[in-house]
Amino acid sequence: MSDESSKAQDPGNGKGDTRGHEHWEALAERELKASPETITWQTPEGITVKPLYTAADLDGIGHLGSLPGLAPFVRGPRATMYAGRPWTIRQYAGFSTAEESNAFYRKNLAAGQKGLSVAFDLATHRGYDSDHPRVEGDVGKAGVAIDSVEDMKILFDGIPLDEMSVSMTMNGAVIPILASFIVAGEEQGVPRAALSGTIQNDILKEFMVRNTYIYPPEPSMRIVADIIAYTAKEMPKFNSISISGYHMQEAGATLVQELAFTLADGREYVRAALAKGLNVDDFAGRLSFFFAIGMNFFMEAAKLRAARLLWTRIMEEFEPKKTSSLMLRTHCQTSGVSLQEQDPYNNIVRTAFEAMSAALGGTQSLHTNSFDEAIALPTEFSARIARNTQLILQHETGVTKVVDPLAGSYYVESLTNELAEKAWALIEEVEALGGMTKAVTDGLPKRMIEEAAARRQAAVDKGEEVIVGVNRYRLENEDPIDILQIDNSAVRTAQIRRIEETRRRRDGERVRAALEALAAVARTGQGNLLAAAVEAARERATVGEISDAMRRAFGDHEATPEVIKDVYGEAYRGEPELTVLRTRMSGIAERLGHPPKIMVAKLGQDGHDRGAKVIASAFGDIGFDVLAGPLFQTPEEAAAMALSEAVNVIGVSSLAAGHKTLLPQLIDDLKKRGGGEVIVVCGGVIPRQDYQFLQDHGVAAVFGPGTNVIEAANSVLDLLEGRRRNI
Ligand code: MLC
Ligand code: 5AD
Repeated sequence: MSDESSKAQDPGNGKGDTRGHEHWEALAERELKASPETITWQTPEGITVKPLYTAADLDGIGHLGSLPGLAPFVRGPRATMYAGRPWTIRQYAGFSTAEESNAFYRKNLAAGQKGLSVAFDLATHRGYDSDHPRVEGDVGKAGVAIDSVEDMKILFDGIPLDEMSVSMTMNGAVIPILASFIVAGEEQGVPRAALSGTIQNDILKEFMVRNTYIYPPEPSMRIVADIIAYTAKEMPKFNSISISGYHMQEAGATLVQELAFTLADGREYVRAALAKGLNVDDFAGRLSFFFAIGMNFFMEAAKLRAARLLWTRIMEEFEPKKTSSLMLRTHCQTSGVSLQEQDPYNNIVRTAFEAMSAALGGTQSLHTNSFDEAIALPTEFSARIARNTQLILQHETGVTKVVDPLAGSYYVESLTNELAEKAWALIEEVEALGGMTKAVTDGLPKRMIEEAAARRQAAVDKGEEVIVGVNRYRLENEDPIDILQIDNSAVRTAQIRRIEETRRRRDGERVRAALEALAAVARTGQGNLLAAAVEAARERATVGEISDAMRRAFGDHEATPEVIKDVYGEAYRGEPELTVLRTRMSGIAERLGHPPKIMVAKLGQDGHDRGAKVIASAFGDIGFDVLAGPLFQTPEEAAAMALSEAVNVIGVSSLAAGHKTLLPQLIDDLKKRGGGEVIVVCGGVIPRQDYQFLQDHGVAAVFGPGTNVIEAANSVLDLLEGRRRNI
C-alpha cells in the first residue's frame, strides 16, 4: 500500500476534519486524474451534488435535532411511523363502468390493498354526463364513468364506507361527485360523519398543469373553501383536500418547483378557508398533500422531509393551537412519466426504487404504478405486480421497522436543507407576486414548469440523461404485451341507459327545485354549494346537471394556449443534428413558399398537455410555424380550425385513450371539408396494437412514448416531401 493511500484511509476523526478531507481530495484526484470538482452533478433543481458528503456538510443545519411526531416533523408526522402502522397501500384505479371498477376494487382489497383511490373518467372530471356529445371518446376510458348517485352506489357496493377510507381524485366536478358520495354513504347506512377518505379538491394545480377545471379561478376557489367549510363541520374524518404536486412533476417541474408551488397552493387554500370565517384548528388537521416520487432516489426522500419542515413554517404564521394543524401528511405516487413504453418490464424496477424512496421519505399512503403505464391502464396482472411491490417492501425488506432511517445521512440531510432553502425562496417569490391564485392567473408557474419540461426533453434527446431501453441499451425487437382495452362505445351505451332510467324514475319537479336552489347559492354567494348539491344529488340530479346549474352562475374557464420559445433550441445550440435539420427545413420552406405549418391539437377532454407543449415549443424552435390548438376541441372544431389556418400538418397528442374514436372522426371531417391533403400524425400514449387501425383510418405516422423530437421532426418533413407515408 502506498503512503498516500494509507493516509487517505485514516481521515482523522471523521467529523469534518479538514486534514482528512485534504487527503481524500488528493486521493480522489489521483483516481480521477482530475479535480473531484469535475465530477459534481448539476441537477435540474440547480443543486450541485458533490461526490462526497461529510459531517462538515451538516454545519448550520437547524432541523437536525428534531424528532418524529413533533414539529417541524422532518422525521415524520407520527412518533412511531411505520413501526406502529405501515403506510396505506392505496392503488389509484378506475375504468369502464361502476360495476367493472367495483369488481376490480374488491379483488384488490382481497389481495392486500388497504385503501381505495378512485380514478374517474374525463367526462366526469369536466362535469359532463356520459350522453353529452363532447365526450364521445372519453367515457369510461381514463377512469370510471359516474353520472349520478346510482353509479356511485354500484361503485361501492359491498364495500363498507364506514370502514374503508376512500380517496377520490376530483377537482372540476368536485361538488357533484362529493355530494353523490355522501348520499351513496347515507343510503348504505353510513352517516357522513363516519365517512373517512380524501377528496382532491385542488383546483390551482388544475389551472397550472392538469387542466380538468370547469369554472374560472375565483368561483373555483369558492368551491374549494365551501368544501373545506362543509367537511370541517360535518365530516370530521374526511380530508377536505389533497394539495397536489404530483401533476407538476408529471408536467416537467423540478423537485424545487413541485415543492414550492404545492406548499404555496396550500397556503392559499388556508387563506381562502380563513376568509370564510373558519378557525384554523377546525380544518388544518384535515388538509393533506400529494407528491410524485421520481427516479432521483435520495432527493425524492429528502423532498418529503423538506415538505414537512416548510409546511410547519407556513402554518405557524396562522398561529394554530393544535400541533396537528402544523403537520403535513401526504400520499405519494411513483412517477408516471419515468415509465417507458420500451422494454416495459424495466418499469417494475423503476417503480420499486421509487416506492422505496417514498417509504424512506415517510409517506402516509402510496400508489405504485403498473409497468404498462406508458401504454394503457393497468391489467389485473400488472396491477398485481404493482401492489405486490408495496407488499414486499412492507413485509420483506425491514424498512418499516425503524423510523426515518435516512436521518443523519450527511447527503440526505444536506439535500433536505438545500431543497427547503431553494423552495422557500421560490415560495417567497410567489408571495411577492401576490400569492398563488394571482401567480397562476398570470401564468408564471406554468411557464416555469413548461421550460423545465422542454429542457429535460432536450437532455433526453441528446442522451445527456440516460433512460435505459430508450436512449441507451434499446432492444432491436420489442415483444408486444397484453393490455387492457376498453370499448368506450359499449360503456357509453350502458351509461346512457342508466341515465335514462334514473331520469324516468325520479321526481322531475323536486330535481328542478333542488337545482334551482343550488343555482341560487352559486349566484348569490349565500350558503354552501356542497350542502345544496347534496340535496340535488339525493333527488338524483346528475353530475352534468349539478355542474350546469353552477356553470350558469360561474361561466366556463377558457385558457389560451401559450407556447414557450427558445428553451429546446437553446439546449441544442450548435449540435450538428439540429443544424442539418434546420437546413433541410429552410429548403422545404423555400419550396412551399413559407415554413411548414403544423397545428398541435388536443381532442376531447384529455387535458394532459405536457407532450403537446413540448412538441409545440421544440418544433417552433426547429423552424415550423406552430399553431397550438386549444384544449378540449371536438374533431370537427379541430378540422375547421386547421383548414381556416391553412396548416400542412395536424399533430394530435393523445394521452387519455380517445385516439381510436377521435382520430378517424378528425380525418373524415377534414375530407368532408375538402381538406384531405392535410397530413395527420399523432403521438402520445398509443399502444402498438392500435397503430394499424390508425393507419387504416388515414393517420400518416404515430409517435409513441419515448420518441426523439429531432427524429419526429425529420419524419414529419419526410411526409411533407412525400417520401414516406406509413407508420
Ligand atoms: C397512522 N395512524 C397511526 C399511525 N400512523 N396511528 C398510530 N400510530 C401510527 N404510527 C392513524 C392516523 O392517525 C389515521 O387516523 C389512520 O391511522 C390512517 O392513517 P393515515 O396516515 O391518515 O393514512 P390514510 O388514511 O391512508 O391517509 C393518508 C392521507 C390521505 C392523509 C395522505 O389524504 C390519503 O389517503 N390520500 C390519498 C390520495 C390519493 O389516493 N390520491 C390519488 C391521486 S391520483 P386518523 O383518525 O387520524 O385519520 C391522481 C392522478 C391523476 O391524482 O391525475 O388522475
Ligand atoms: N387507473 C390507474 N392508474 C391511473 N392513472 C391515471 N388514471 C388511472 C387509472 N384509471 C395514473 C397514472 C398516471 C397518473 C396521473 O395516474 O399513473 O400517470
